[in-house]
Amino acid sequence: MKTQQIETFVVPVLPSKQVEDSTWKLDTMGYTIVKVTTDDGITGIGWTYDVGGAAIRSIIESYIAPIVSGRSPFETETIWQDCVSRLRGVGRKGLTFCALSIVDIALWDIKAKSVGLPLYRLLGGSESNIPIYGSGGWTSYDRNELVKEVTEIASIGYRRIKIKVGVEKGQRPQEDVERVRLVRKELGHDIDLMIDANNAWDPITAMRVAHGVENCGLYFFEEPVIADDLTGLASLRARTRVPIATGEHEYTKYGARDLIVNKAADVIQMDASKCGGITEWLKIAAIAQAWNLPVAPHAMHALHMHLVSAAPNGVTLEYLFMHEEANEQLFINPPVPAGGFLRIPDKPGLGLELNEVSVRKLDVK
Ligand code: SMN
Ligand code: MG
Repeated sequence: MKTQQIETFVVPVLPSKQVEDSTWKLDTMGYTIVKVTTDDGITGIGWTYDVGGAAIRSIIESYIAPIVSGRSPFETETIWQDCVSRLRGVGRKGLTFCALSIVDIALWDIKAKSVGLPLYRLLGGSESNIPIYGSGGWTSYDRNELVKEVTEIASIGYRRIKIKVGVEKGQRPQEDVERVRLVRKELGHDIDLMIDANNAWDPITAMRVAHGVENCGLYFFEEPVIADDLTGLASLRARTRVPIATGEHEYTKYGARDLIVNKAADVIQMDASKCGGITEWLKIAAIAQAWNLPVAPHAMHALHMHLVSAAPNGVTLEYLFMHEEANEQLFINPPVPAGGFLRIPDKPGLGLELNEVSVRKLDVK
């Protein structure tokens, strides 16, 4: 079996609801997609975010496809290394690795399909019903909208909920403390609560927020400071009892290593659609396990459900409600959570099929 055709699609999906976090007004929640087809007709897909999609497409078409074409999809390790060597001068992080990630994911999809196994089984997992947390609670909501959303999420069975902090671009940290306390009061203590600051603050401000919510029993405090501030994360972690989570903006095993050796995080959240694909994410999970740290990969639940099942230190999945519109438009029968869990489809590979009519129609050539 050899890789024969590699197609890329850039499909922006404009959210029907305008929401914000502390650093971004969400203007698109679509995907950059790759579809790989082998000479015996097996197809695999990979997808990442659509921001930077034109560049990701160009990197794949110009540099990665020539390396991958004609090779066995089972050569994921050597293909990964060959691509990193070829792209060594154009980015140790960011779009270069987003491009490599989605091609790697597609190759793993093909590998699992070719042996007739769901991906999580090929990776050694056995649990198909994965705990998931509902992710919303945007900073653009007022207090009433925030409470309304979290109580609705709880009412449909979620036992774990994440909300945003950093209202008004992080300028009102005390208001954030009050909002978190209000949500905890509304939810009671039987539901796990996380907060996500999306890189909003300096370590001191983040510490003040952490101290303000110390009695809220948070499951974790995500991205309190900018992702690159490893010493700031470490100093915050040393000054609070609230577990610190980060990683969605980190790349490769080396980025995970630096987070861990700098004691910058209690929970590692690296996203296989960005950090280097499944090949790299599995190594990241193993490094985290060696330091007895949990992994809770960022968003992309239809991909990460397989990885959380297979990783012994995989603890939970994020279900980002803002991705529902893209998933419904671009995939056929995307998995739908029930009662705070997501069941992995008993189908070969990722178990996910592109809605090709929609993808090809919406593709931004
Ligand atoms: C997030 C993800 C995608 C869009 C906006 C915000 C957030 C998260 O960082 O962790 O879900
Ligand atoms: Mg986040």
